[in-house]
Amino acid sequence: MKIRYIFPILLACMFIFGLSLSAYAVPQLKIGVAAENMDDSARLNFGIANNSASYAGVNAKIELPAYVSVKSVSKGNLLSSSFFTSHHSPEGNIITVIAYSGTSAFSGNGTLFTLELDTSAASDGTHSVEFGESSDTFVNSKCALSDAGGNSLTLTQQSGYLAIGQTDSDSDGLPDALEQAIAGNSTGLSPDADYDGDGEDNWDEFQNMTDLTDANSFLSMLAGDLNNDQLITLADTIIALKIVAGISIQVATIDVAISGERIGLEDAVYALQFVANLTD
Ligand SMILES: [Ca+2]
Ligand SMILES: [Ca+2]
Ligand SMILES: [Ca+2]
Repeated sequence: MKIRYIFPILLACMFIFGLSLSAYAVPQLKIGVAAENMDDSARLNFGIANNSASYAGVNAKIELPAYVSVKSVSKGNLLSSSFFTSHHSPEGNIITVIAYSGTSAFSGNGTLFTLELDTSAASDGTHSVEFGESSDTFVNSKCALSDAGGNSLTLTQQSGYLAIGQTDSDSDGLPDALEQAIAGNSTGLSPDADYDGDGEDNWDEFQNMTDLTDANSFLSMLAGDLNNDQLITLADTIIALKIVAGISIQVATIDVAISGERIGLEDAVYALQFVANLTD
């Protein structure tokens, strides 16, 4: 072969190979990093990255550290209110979580669901959290994502960490176990830095119990979300009406008031319009 043909052929090969790489990107199901808070609880996210398609559901089997139990499972930003989530703990600290919808699909990268954990009985330290290996009554495989047609897809998986304990060797506010999970040592993470570049510094993420390593996980202030459940529902309308009526309540967050100053009738109207799809 003449030398002058080699470069164009090489370029063509690189182009075709590059295209095939992007066309066959394998979605990644990932477990995040969570730290135990002062009240012996933690929030661990399960998300998807490298996503280039729409999916109908997820079925994941997760092995939690010993003596960690699940209080509840909540839907993440990827799943709409039409998605149903459930969880079972058939074998001690092994949990399966199923999230699916018969009518809609989800796409994009972000959080599928969040586990609210009780860590009061667990031992201090940096514990890895892994996807379970074997199958059982509640799960088809160790973890599965279904496409919009209900077919299981090939996945890559990334395990996560659960940082338990409040020991803080460098007195910077971030527990040793959390610094170990992210920086690989107990002093290497700065509270003022923003490890995942999502605009919220490490200290705020630790305080808010969001994932310091996931740019899709941060505390979002949703206007009109008076009870801070990341949804605008009739419950927000009721809170606003109670405040207007002078009835004492404890859950409302003033930061999300429509006026930006105080919660009033306009918040009740806003939430009603939102629920009725009259606003966005
Ligand atoms: Ca520290
Ligand atoms: Ca951050
Ligand atoms: Ca984050």
